[in-house]
Amino acid sequence: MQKRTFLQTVATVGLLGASGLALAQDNVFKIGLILPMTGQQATTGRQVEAGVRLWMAQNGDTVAGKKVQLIVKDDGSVPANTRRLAQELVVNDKVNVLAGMGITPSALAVAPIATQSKTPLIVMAAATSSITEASPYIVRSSFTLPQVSVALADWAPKNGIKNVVTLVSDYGPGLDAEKFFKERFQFDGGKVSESLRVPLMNPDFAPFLQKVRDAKPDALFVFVPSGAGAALMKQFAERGMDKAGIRLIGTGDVTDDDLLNDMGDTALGVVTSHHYSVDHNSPANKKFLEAFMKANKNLRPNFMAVGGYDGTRLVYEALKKTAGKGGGDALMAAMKGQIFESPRGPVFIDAQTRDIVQNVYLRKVEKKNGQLYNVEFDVIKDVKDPGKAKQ
Ligand code: VNL
Repeated sequence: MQKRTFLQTVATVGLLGASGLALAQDNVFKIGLILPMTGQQATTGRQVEAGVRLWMAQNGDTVAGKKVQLIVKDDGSVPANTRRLAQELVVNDKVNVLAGMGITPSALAVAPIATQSKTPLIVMAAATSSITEASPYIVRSSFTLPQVSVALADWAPKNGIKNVVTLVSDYGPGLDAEKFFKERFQFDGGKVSESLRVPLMNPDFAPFLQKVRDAKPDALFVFVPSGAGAALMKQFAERGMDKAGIRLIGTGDVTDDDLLNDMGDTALGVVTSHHYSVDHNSPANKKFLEAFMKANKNLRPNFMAVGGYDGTRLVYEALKKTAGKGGGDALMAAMKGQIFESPRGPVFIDAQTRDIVQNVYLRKVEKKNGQLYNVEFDVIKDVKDPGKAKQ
């Protein structure tokens, strides 16, 4: 009799324990964040993660009754790693969303996993136009290269730049930047005399810059991914390009806010087009900037941090709307059409393309209170990705 009671008790406690665990699992909402935390793109990983964590710190980790759990994985920006980590996060950790993606090849490697498992993938950094077409479960909070390149192509010929050499990293976003800058610049009457492509990994800009010097264009148009701008700027100065009268223009990836101060006065006067500057004059940005620097030992945020911050907002709002029910399809539906004020300005998620629509700013590097900033001097409002114009 006594023994039976004991066994029954054990069984009951065991059952309760198991269901208690199931309940706890049910009430957790997992975000699997894959980023390059080491290697050549480590600054991007650090910035995106800090943006994600800031949003979570400001908005709490309980949403619609669910405990939000962040799992961060380092892919070293090797796409085979990104793919394996995404697989593990989906199968073993049962994450509700995947996020991050420091470079285009990483995003493309994970797209089939998002599709097969119906797991939303929030692309917070990578920026090749075609990424959102690789899976219906992808939504993007960063930007696209066509989106930011066209504005500069319109600006240049009106500002004494008629002859340009382009220099881009030889992969998705670079090829997008080259194509969309060139087509629009030529349409506007400009001439691209040469198009140079440098390897993504460990680029040596010197031989390419020598070619540019010999070609003597009015300006060099550049796309290099976030983090690589300082090396390019240094070699540009060392070769005396600016003294030879060649101007440097590019997408804002080259004058990255977090590295800009280290580039020194060579960067002064460089004109770029992009969607975010820490100097953006709005109450939302002032609040973001202050909180970000406070939480990160005075590190300046860049556009990658904003991609992480806004991407986490998309997830939070979708979770609120769906009360955590309905899985990946419901979350996707709730992310489409979201409209809000970002630190970069007003944005919305195009329901058709799942890409972000945003203002693109023309900026010039200037010194203010001893620090270098990308100072916005013009804006093109509500720019859709021109890479999807044919749809
Ligand atoms: C990409 C595009 C990466 C823009 C970047 O920095 C960037 C990409 C790492 O799509 O790979 O600034």
